[in-house]
Amino acid sequence: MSANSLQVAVIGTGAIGSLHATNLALHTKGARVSAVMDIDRERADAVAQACGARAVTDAADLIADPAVDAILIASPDASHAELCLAAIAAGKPVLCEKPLATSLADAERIVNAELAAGERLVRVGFMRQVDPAHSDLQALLASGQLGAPLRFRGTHFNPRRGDTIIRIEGAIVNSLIHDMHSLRWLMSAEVQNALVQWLPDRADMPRSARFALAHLTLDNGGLATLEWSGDSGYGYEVGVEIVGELGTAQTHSHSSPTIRRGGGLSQAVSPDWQDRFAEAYRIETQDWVDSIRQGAPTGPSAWDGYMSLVIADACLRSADSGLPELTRAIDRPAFYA
Ligand code: ISE
Repeated sequence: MSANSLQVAVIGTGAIGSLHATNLALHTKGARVSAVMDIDRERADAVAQACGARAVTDAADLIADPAVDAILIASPDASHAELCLAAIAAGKPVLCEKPLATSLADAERIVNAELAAGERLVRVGFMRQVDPAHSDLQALLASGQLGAPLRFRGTHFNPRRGDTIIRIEGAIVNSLIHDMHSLRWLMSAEVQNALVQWLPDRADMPRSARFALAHLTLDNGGLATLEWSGDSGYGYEVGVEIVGELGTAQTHSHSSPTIRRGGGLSQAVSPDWQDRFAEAYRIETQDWVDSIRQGAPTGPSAWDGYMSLVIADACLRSADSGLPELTRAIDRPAFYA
């Protein structure tokens, strides 16, 4: 690794890739964006110019480049697994956007590759873990003030994205995957059983999803529900409520003030996830860079990425069968204890 700063290559320059590249270039100490990659040359050039980096169109060359210390994967979901495996093969730390993979089998390959490498290299971009609203709730749970957690309720409401139709598979693997990780992390439990129900977005497309509900049972005897919307009608909102044996708590809402005015009470809602989680994304890249400079990545691991896909896999099977489905996971390797 270069003496001064970590040389990071960012793969993918869409919404999340350019956000990470900008955060690394402007808001992260100890790192530099040395290159950005996108198959769309113009888009890569624009982000590279803004970050003082070079633009390339080939990911394999970039991962192998000895001048690159660490890789940030923010390309389309279906490309994550192969890129992550290439980074592990090159022995380079990687921050891989969620989902870690789009199939459980591929996520297992990544876990096995990291085990074979014998060192922690992967962090998965479950940035809610460093979002202050979520980490405050986690600290409250860890303090014991709520007692043992019994019930998790996650709400994840997205505004409609133009004329995009989201399929139930996309709602589960691209979006609800965040809530699947949050519940494992906050409840300190694994999911045993999953039932998914949803309302189609279009009557002629039964797999399209407008609103989805996942009912989950946990191995600590707890219960969870995850509520998802692809058309909130008012903005972007993510919340968690936990019922514990001694009390109940919710994530605090937006940083915007509540206003009483003209006989009414109001509060602004974020328009999108980039706005709502802007601070979390900055904390995440700084934390990632610091941990690598101190030895190895911390935060959500390849195992967490795999286990979130274990839940997604049961949810996908339930979406097909219409019935509750048991999760199927390999045993947790001691490496991830
Ligand atoms: C998006 O990819 C994200 O990661 C956002 O956090 C999530 O809320 C959104 O639903 C996803 O599409």
